[in-house]
Amino acid sequence: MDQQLTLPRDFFFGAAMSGPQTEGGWNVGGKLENLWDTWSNQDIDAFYNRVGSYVGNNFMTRYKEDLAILKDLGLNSYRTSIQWSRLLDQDGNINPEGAAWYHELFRASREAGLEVFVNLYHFDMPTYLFRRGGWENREVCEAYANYAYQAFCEFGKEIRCWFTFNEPIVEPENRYWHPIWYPQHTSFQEACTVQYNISVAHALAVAKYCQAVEEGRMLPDARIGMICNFSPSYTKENPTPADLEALRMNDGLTNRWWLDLVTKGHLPQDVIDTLVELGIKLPIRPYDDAVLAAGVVDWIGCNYYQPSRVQAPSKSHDEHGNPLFAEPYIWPNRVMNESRGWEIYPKGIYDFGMKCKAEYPDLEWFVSENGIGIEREYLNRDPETRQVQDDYRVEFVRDHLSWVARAIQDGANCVGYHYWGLIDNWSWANAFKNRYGFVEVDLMENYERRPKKSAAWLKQVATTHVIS
Ligand code: IFM
Repeated sequence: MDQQLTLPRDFFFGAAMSGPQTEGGWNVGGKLENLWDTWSNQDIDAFYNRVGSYVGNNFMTRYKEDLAILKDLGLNSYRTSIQWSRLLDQDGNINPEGAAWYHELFRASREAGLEVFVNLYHFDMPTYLFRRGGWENREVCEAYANYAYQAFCEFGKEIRCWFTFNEPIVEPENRYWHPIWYPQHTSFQEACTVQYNISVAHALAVAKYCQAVEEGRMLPDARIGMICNFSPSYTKENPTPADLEALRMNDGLTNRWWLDLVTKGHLPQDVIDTLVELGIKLPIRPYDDAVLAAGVVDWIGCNYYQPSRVQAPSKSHDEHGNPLFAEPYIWPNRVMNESRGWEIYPKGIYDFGMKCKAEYPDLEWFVSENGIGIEREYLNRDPETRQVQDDYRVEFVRDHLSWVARAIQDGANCVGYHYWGLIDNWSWANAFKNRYGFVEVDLMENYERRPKKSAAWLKQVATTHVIS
């Protein structure tokens, strides 16, 4: 792309992070254990280099410095999440020390001139609720709605941009369907139960948000949304009917499920029908149609890292007896980020924008995460200055931003871009293996922050909105 591209002036240009991946202070100030703390306590070997959830990137200690970094780089907004296990006690009431921390964070952010986007759930189920069944138990959905309402009441006059969930597909997939995260189950039936109940929990929380609006507890221009890891789905160039069927279910379960919920207030019927045909039992209750109808939001975030390329599966079931809808299709032209095993395909974000324009024309959205995590980045240090030389990060972000700008030119309703992991952070079982930041966190030097080479480029783009 030769032509110089620009982003709108009134564009949210910022960063994304989450409470459990940054805050630390896992057991202070009345914070309860969440599943990450429990898994760290039970099996620290499950984590890269045996680094568990405890310290995050030490944000609770260094937040003022981090906000100053964001500001200095020219960013105007950032997202983080409130941790359920910090804000509420076991009886579902406000934990005053937890609330005080978030009030202070939001105050300091305002003072720094940064708009905070607040997400309410980022894979961080409080352990006492997991022991009552977690997302498999409808009562936990009610507890989540109570949590959301408490958050709206507590911070409604401080925060404008709210989100119910980050990547709601990931817990069903990683905890219940594929044995990646604790409790490492392998049941598609359980995953479907969880996916359905998270949808209900989202809708109940949006209903609570509307209640809080009516009660005058929110700012006049407040808005609610959901953040999903939409992976535009593709199949082969000359697909068979079976490839197209694989595409339908892959896209249906991971993308359309959420898009239909947040724009139409229901789940995609063709996907539900296929699940029922396969004998999957969804925990649908009478009147759930009305419950889900409340799930329509004001806008959404799209976390974009990689496309999803699928083809017809070679067998109908996996080794655990779960139905197989699709198999990965290796695109001959693909370019990989080998550290993460994810394909790099910047045009995917443009395709997502065009799909939204065509199929969900009224939907406003922003890129809520995009980034590149690299293993052993410290090997790329300049020997004299010790600065990480990460030209690949500039290339990655430039290419994606260019396609965002193209999408906007072609009518996409995209209003912002948040880079994931502006400052290196803890990434679940991978801990600090893959570094995403424009700013390094040095674990050997008490979590000291140091700008990487790419930071100067980011500042240039963020302050001019010209993609150089
Ligand atoms: O670290 C995660 C984040 O929690 C959700 N989106 C993807 C990121 C990078 O893997």
